[in-house]
Amino acid sequence: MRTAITLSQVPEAAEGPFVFRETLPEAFQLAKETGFDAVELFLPGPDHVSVDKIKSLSASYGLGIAAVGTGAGMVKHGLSLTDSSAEKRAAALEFIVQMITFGGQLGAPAILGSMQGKHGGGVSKDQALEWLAEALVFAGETAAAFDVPFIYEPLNRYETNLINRLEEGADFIESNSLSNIVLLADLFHMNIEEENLAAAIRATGKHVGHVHYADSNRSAMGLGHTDPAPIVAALKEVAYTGYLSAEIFPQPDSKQAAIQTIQSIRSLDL
Ligand code: LER
Ligand code: MN
Repeated sequence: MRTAITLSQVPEAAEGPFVFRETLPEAFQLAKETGFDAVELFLPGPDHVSVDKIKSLSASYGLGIAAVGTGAGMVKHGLSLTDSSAEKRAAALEFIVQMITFGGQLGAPAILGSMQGKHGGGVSKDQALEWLAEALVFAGETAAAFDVPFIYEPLNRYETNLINRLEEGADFIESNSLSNIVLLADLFHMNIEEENLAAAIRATGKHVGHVHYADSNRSAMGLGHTDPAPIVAALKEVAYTGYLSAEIFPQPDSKQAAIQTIQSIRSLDL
């Protein structure tokens, strides 16, 4: 398992769980000096910075690109794949395709989190899930052209009413025969929704393709009450080889959050 840490360039996500918010070179430098293998990018959109610029930062700091988030499509542009407006759904899918293309050129998968949206306001749950499945078919195919998966993230009940647990996510993938879609196990969301985090990972292991490594309160692991040892043991058991990516609040400050995460991971038997 490799380590990653989030960096955001989205001012609208100031309250979000992103560690470094400095300029890109400064954020890459901080991720490197605190001991990470890679960064996870949270950008305003596909045109914020060129692929070549990220390639050059990645090479000069010796850091991989673990994944790219798409949440700015929601927080900045108000786009969701399950919006009642067909025009907005199409714009949401187009944004996601562009982010897949941006990440794909870096060998990095894109993540669908908040842009999955919610049902309600005239949209039934069945209808929303049908639109979500259609979008995931297309996203999976688009990502396959870059030889990366597309990452779907179950979120806690306060952020979506579509899919909240890993097992529901795995059932959704299987019942819709979705290909090239992997699940994101965000330990913060799971702490709210799962009966047992390690058991959920063991049950859905073959679908898990990315991990957001966060404590129960979304601070760095060790600053809440989640015990990471059985979770990481379950990840080992299912032969997970992806990233443990710190999508957490920068508390008590960004550097301390980064250092605390690395100390937690180094204390584990990976
Ligand atoms: C995105 O990875 C996520 O976990 C969401 O909760 C962001 O709001
Ligand atoms: Mn997450």
